[in-house]
Amino acid sequence: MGEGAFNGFYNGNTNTPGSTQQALHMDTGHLWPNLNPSHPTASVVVNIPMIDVTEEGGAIELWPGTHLIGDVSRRLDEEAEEARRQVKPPVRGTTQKGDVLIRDMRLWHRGTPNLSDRHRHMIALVHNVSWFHRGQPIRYVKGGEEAFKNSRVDPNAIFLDQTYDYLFDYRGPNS
Ligand SMILES: O=C(O)CCC(=O)C(=O)O
Repeated sequence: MGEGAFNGFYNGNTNTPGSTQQALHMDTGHLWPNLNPSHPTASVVVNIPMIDVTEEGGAIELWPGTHLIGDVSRRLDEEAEEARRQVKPPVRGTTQKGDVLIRDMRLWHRGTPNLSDRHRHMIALVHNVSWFHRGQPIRYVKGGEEAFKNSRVDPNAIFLDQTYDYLFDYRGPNS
């Protein structure tokens, strides 16, 4: 991501037992649409799974190379899915605890059914190139500063004298 890369998001995804398959999607569009191949990476999602993740446990489905297909609509329909499957089929992001899964924000992907009886929690950070639009800084509780001291990515953080109940304040602090 180069010098000055910064974190723009700190949240997570929980795939609960009994979940169903998500629609195939990208998390963001292309900065310059209709290029093929599209522009180099400007933002990545950094996923940190909290447990070993198997296919049965709801490992994310990933479509290699699709981040560079700039001339598709963000609404990925069955026709686009089947055409791409013929070129390069999807893979599953199976991981072990301690692994980090990094993908371009534009990569086609989807959540899959969690057929196990365990919740699959996955931290999600978004790292952006230095020139990317910066929204509000990410809010943390005072006292957490040390955790970011040696970070090579600018954490883009402020530390506040208040606590949040994130479970019930999902869109509050950072939106
Ligand atoms: O949690 C997952 O496995 C995928 C979630 C996802 O792609 C999303 O919510 O946009």
